[in-house]
Amino acid sequence: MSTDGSSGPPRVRPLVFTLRSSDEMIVRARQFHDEMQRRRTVRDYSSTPVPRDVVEAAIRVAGTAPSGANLQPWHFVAIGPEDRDLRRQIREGAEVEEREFYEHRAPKEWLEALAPLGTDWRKPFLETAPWLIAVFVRPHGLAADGHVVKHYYAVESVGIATGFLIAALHHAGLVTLTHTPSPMGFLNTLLERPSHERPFLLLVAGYPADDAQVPDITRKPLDVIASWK
Ligand code: IYR
Repeated sequence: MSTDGSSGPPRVRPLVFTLRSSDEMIVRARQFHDEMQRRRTVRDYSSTPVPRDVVEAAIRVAGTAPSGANLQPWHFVAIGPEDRDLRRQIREGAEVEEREFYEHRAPKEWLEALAPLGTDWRKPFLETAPWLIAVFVRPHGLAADGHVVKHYYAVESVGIATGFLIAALHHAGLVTLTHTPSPMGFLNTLLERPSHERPFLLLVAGYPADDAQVPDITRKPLDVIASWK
C-alpha cells in the first residue's frame, strides 16, 4: 500500500541529482561545517523585525525532512510579533512551568548540568524575539475518509525536521533558541491545536541583542563523537 492509500506498484519519477567531484564535495562539506559551527543557541534577542518570508522559507525547508513512511508528522505554528497578548500568554505559560521546574521539580543533578548555560525560569525572549515557532508532533493523522493513520517514527521525524529548521534559520542569518518549557500542554490551548498533537519544542528566532552573550562552552571533537571501522 502506498502512502495515499492506493495499492499497486509505487509511482516513480527520475531523481534530480547533481554529481560533484570529490574536490568540490570536500570544499562544500567544509564550507558547510564552517557555517554550522558558527551556530550558537542565543538567549538575548533584539526586537528588530524579521520578514515573515524568511520564516516561511525556513519552515518549507523543515518540510523537506525525511519522515517515517513519508507521513510528515509535523505541524509548525509561527507566531509573529503583532499579537502581543498571545506573546504575553505564551511567556506566562512557560514561566509558570519553568519556575516550578527550577524551584521544585528539577533534581539537583539536572540543575548542575544546566549551570554552565546560566538559564533560569525567566523567559523574556518569548516576548522580545520577533518570531516563535511552536513545533508539534502528530503521532497519528486522519486520512481523507476520516480513518486514523498511524505515523511511524513520529518523534524521530520531527526531530530531523526541527534540525533542518534550525539550520535553515541559521543559514538565513538569524539566531535561534530551542526552548522546551516542560510540560508544554499550555501551547495546545493557546495555539488552538488538537489534543492529539504534542508540543515538541518552541523555537525562538530573531536577531541577537547588540550585547548578546553566549556561554563559553565547547563542542566535542570528531575523535570523541565518531569512530571509524
Ligand atoms: N526547560 C528549561 C530547562 C532547560 C533544560 C535543558 I536539558 C536545557 O538544555 C536548557 C534548559 C529551560 O528552558 O530553561
